Amino acid sequence: MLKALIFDVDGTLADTERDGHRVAFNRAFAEQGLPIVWDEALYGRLLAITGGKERLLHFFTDVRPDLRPSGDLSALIRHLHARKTTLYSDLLNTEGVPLRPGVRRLLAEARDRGLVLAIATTTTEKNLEPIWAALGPGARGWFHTVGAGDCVAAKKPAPDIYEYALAGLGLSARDCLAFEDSENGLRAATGAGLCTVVTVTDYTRAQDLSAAALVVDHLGDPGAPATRLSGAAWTGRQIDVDTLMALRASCGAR
Ligand code: XBP
Ligand code: MG
Repeated sequence: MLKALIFDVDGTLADTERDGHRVAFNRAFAEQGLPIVWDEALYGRLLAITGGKERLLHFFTDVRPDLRPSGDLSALIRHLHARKTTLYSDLLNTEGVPLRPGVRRLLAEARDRGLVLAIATTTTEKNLEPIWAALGPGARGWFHTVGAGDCVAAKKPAPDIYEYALAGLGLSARDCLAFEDSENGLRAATGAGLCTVVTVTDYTRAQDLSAAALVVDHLGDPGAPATRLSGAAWTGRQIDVDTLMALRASCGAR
């Protein structure tokens, strides 16, 4: 029986990567006088590595070692990422948070129907503050458990962050549903045994999402119907709690 919903953040609750995180990384590079600009195409490739610190290490060691400054790389990454995190919050606080269609609606319905909510994200917990602010007063309190960033050793696609969320909820995977946007996130959620709904972004639309119970363009809202892309034979216009209960039942005994 469906008891809880577990949400990814970047790309799922809000479309934050291209115009949020990527821009914040570039502002941190500029602030440090580094001749580095992650354009939209390069960033899409770098998203294969989850975790901003891990992504920076990957860039300086595997992608553009020629741009690696001399000195202590770990210290540079720590400093760049700390600045990027501050610049990201500043950016979202001034530009606004691009909540995805249907997120506000579904969270409200889920709460009204007595479902428990949780977060399972690779992003740094501080990055959730603009999300809470965008969702409304007291939004952090809507979520029973928040798993974010370095609270687990292995980031997505490892299942750790979803296992952390399930442990916090005190529920088994068969009582829950996960929401993701990417192949890495889908692998993490299904690796923890979770039936998963994927809402694609421009960066993830072409990824292998075949393990998802249902793939849609977004959750849908009145006047902005969702479109089924693959998975369960769903013909609705917006993902609601009844849809999720039926999906959970059809996912089988996982
Ligand atoms: C997406 C990520 C994060 C963000 C950057 O997280 O992989 O690393 O790209 O945030 P999710 P940080 O989709 O799991 O929400 O720089 O704080 O890691
Ligand atoms: Mg994501």
